[in-house]
Amino acid sequence: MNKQRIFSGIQPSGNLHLGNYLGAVKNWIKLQNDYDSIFCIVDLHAITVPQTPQELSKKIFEVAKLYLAAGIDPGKSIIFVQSRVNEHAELMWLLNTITKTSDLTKMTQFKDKSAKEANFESVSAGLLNYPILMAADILLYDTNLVPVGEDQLQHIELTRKLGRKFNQQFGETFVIPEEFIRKEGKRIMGLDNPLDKMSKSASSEYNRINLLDSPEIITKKIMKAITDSEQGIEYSDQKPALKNLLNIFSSITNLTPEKIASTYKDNGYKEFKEDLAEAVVDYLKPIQERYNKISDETVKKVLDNGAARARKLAQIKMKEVKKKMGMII
Ligand code: AQP
Repeated sequence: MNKQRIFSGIQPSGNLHLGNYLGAVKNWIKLQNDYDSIFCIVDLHAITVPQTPQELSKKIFEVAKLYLAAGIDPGKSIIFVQSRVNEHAELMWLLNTITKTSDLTKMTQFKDKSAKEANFESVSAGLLNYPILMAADILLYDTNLVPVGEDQLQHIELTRKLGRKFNQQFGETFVIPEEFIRKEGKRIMGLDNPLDKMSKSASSEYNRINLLDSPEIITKKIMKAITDSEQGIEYSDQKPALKNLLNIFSSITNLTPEKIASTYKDNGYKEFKEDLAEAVVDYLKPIQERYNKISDETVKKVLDNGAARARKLAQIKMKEVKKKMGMII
């Protein structure tokens, strides 16, 4: 029997952080054993907000190396850079023509990111159309399952909507995908603000723990993480900052957050944070060690090979799509 397929990606728009890892990459590593897996570095998505060309190339390479260091195995999974497979942009254009603008303006990510612009009229069309490109990424590969963090749920709902609409209008073409979201790690919040997710683009470095942060920096960031005004370690919605730290602790150990809270219930925040920092440092150490050993040559080969394999699949699908739409005569 053919394996089911998973597809997911990360934008090379900054430093990969613990939220990206616990919400997405950690699940990919397990799933690649049972699914036909495709993992993308979505640079076309990254440029929906301004990027410096030099920095973008560096980040594309860094994300690819981190995929490998984290345990994505190119022997099991396709790893490639989105812009090297033209069919993503091509399918996006076709899906563009069946997408309602009102479905795009109501997207939470669009609202959040466009709100950061001083003037709404100057928000790029790319930022608005971002979810159509994501739908193209997923539908292009007959994806069954999309392992992501919770923030991407709305985009996957739109992907399903567009896939169904196309199938109805032009005949059965696309597999309709489901999201794969694990309870643990599905939304890691900022260390400086427990009401917003940890994010690459947050202005303060104290918002996130980057996967390549040194032990000293990790410790400093966790010790400075905001905690709730009332003392006492408990896992509760009334203490969102502490709840987030307990969720992180839980995601990197096999312990429930309630169990960890009960272990520290008689301790102060300082001791709890010191132990959490040590646990995070130990958790990231093997990834960082592997990262430092992977050569640029290896990354280049993996990306060349991945692009060739992805392109082959994408070209077959695009031919079918264009035929259905009456473009291949
Ligand atoms: N805080 C988070 N908690 C859990 N999962 C998260 N993800 C992102 N942040 C968290 C998941 O990581 C994957 C890759 O995300 P992305 O690069 O496509 O963009 P994003 O979701 O917008 O992530 P960032 O870090 O906040 O980037 P910027 O600031 O550039 O927009 C996705 O599966 C996402 O769910």
